Amino acid sequence: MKFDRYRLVVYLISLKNKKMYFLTIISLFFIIFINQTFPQEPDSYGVHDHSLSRPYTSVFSTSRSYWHLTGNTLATDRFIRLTADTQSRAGGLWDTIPVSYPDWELQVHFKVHGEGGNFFGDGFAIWYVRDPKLTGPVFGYADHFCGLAIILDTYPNTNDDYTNTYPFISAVINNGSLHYDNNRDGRDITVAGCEAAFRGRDLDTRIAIRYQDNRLIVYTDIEGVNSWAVCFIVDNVHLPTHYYFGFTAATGELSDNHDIISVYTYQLNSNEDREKEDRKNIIPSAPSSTMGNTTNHTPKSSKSSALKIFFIVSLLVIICLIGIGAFYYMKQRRYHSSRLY
Ligand SMILES: [Ca+2]
Repeated sequence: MKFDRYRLVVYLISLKNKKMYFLTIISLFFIIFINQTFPQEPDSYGVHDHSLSRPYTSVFSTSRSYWHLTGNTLATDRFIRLTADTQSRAGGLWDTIPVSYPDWELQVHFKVHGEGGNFFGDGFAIWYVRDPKLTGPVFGYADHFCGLAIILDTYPNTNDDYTNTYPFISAVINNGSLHYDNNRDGRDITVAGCEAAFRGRDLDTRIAIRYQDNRLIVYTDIEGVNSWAVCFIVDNVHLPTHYYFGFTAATGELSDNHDIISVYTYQLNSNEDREKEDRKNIIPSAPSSTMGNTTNHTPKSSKSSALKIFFIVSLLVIICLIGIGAFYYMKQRRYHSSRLY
């Protein structure tokens, strides 16, 4: 969001009406707050077909419903429960309209929680895939899938010498040829990932997945500070249009509640070439999949979030002081001019 600061100050000083003055200051605070809080591009816009929020009854009760539930997944008035905290459950939530634009961002408000103290699992997956509503062994969806999986894994299935702490968020891009090995947490084909302690939080936990200009960025907001931190960035990711968004989870011996609370989808700006290009038949691909590309941004993210908040608060205080200063300056000026007459 761009604005001319000089013009804004002149405008503020020129305001004679006290109410208008404070209204403008408050609006400015709001604009800055929105600008800092949400990762989507300023010129993006929400897409209703691919979004989901309370009350869900209006979403699922109509014949024009854009969402479909599979397996054991249930819609309550407060959340969509992919699986309950019960053994051997599997289910999914699927968008029934394919995504027709090349660049998009998906923001998901979710909650993973349960009774298990040390043993719980296994997490859930967010999909952008060619074939919706399938079932299988990969967090309730089919192996050898075609498309993108963002996996929010809560349980390490192997005792291999992992350097990562779980829960762990990872990205897998598959053209249908790769096998996701649950016993190795998909380690061999994971493109990137980050640690993210999203389980059992009382606060809101959110993830944002942005795909634009062949760049995949995953953000998290799990600290409940309403600020996004980068989980990982992968360039040279090729995904076609006309795939479907979906969410799945499965429990085995271990279980947890995996809840989706809301989904907001934004269509992002695409460059002209990309818009003209027929992207329907692009084969999903990404740079060679190794855990070596994995980045751990968690501590840095917390720090950068705190730093970001500090700067926002400082900025707001400065604007506030300028506003108050300008207000009293105007008041004094008016007082002196009234004394001249
Ligand atoms: Ca796992």
